[in-house]
Amino acid sequence: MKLSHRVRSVSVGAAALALALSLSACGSDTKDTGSVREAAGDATATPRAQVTAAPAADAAVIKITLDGTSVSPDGESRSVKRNQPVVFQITAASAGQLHVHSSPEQVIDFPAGDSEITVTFTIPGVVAVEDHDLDALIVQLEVN
Ligand SMILES: [Cu+2]
Repeated sequence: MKLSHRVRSVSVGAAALALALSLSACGSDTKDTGSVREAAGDATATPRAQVTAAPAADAAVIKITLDGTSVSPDGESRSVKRNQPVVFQITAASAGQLHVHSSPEQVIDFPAGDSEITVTFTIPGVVAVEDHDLDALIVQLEVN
């Protein structure tokens, strides 16, 4: 499933030029070159070998597989509750970043191999989780 929010980046004011440039990568078919890619994420997923605790009993666990050319899940919707722990269990062929279109947006760095990160959302709405390197929508979280 291709990204569907190109319109969003158009609404960004010209004043926030750097931000606009970074957001315009959202849905762009241009591969990241290092100049386009967000420098450092807001958070970094923890390698699974270093994860000591199992996800909370009430957590929504979402397994994400990125093999370098395709993603799984591939744009499916998942319902989660506000403040419910959402655990991304990532298996990736190479290091990369998840772009989480929450408010505020979050960029999550992940290493090659298995890693895990827990996030929560406090505002209801639809949150797209994307991989910009692959120009792919991974999952849409319906926060309610
Ligand atoms: Cu994005």
